Amino acid sequence: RSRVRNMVSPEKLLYKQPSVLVGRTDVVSVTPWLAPIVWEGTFDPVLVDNIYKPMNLTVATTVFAIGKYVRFLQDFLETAEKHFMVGFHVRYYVFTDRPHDVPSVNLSQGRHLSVIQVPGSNRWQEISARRMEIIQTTIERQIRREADYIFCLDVDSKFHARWGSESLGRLVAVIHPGYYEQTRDRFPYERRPASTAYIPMDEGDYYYGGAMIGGFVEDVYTLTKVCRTRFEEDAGNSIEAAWQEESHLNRYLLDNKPSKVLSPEYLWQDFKAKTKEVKVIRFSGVIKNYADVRPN
Ligand code: 2GW
Ligand code: MN
Repeated sequence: RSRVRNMVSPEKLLYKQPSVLVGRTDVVSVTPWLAPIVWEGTFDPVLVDNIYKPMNLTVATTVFAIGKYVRFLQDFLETAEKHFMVGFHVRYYVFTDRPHDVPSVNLSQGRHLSVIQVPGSNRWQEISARRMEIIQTTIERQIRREADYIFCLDVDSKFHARWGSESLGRLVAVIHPGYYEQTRDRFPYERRPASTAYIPMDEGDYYYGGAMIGGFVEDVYTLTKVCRTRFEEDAGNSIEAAWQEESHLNRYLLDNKPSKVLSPEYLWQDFKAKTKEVKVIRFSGVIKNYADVRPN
């Protein structure tokens, strides 16, 4: 399935003249390998939507809600309906061991939700490893046929403002809000050479957040497959990367550069005060009482 076409200028749409001189100067909006870094003010939302809409794309969204994490689904889905890829075809894939606890949320036209039952687990390591595996196998079984782009998101989060077609790209990652002011040697990458997620102190681009992986279905498929294999290889050597799949994701993205990088507007944390460069918080992790939601 590949219905992604070239960007065609929308007929008769009037929009502000792009400038090569005036724009945001307080942030960097392109990586050294020339991938855009998406910040408010670097794109025209009406123009990008009008370019992508005629392509008639479907965007898959996977979300895991194992055990008590089902309680996050309602807010996640309700806020996604308000802000996430509005006007596009969206297919949510909710993976849960508690299908009866999935709330019924009114979906707008062109948006579907499938509940896929998966085994529960008390071990975070298992949920983490199986997330990559389940995304991989579900892409093989159905998502490949049903969608063009995919976003894999943490469920303990909410949308607050537009997350639209400006986020679409071949391989899309998000900058973690906690580390973008730090030097690379301070990033919480996996630092033990025995792990397949190892990154030496003098390497690394950004610290990417594990709460979002996106892109073309086939590119995310390869990513999940590689990360899953490495996770299992590490497990076979009794090693678990510092931040589980987030560490493997960071290693993968160092070797396979994302074609688009989302600024921390696309992954904030509710406990963190907004900083001046963040003009709009679009998606954020909610504050959770660990004793309430995690097994044991
Ligand atoms: C179970 C035990 C310990 C921690 C989490 C869980 C758990 C996770 C669970 O019982 N049920 C469940 O559905 N999850 C799913 O995994 C859920 O979708 C959740 O959003 C996701 C990641 O777990 P979470 O949100 O508790 O971890 P965070 O917010 O600290 O996430 C970052 O670090 C993780 C690695 O440790 C991941 O890379 C994650 O993607 C990051 O955002
Ligand atoms: Mn989370």
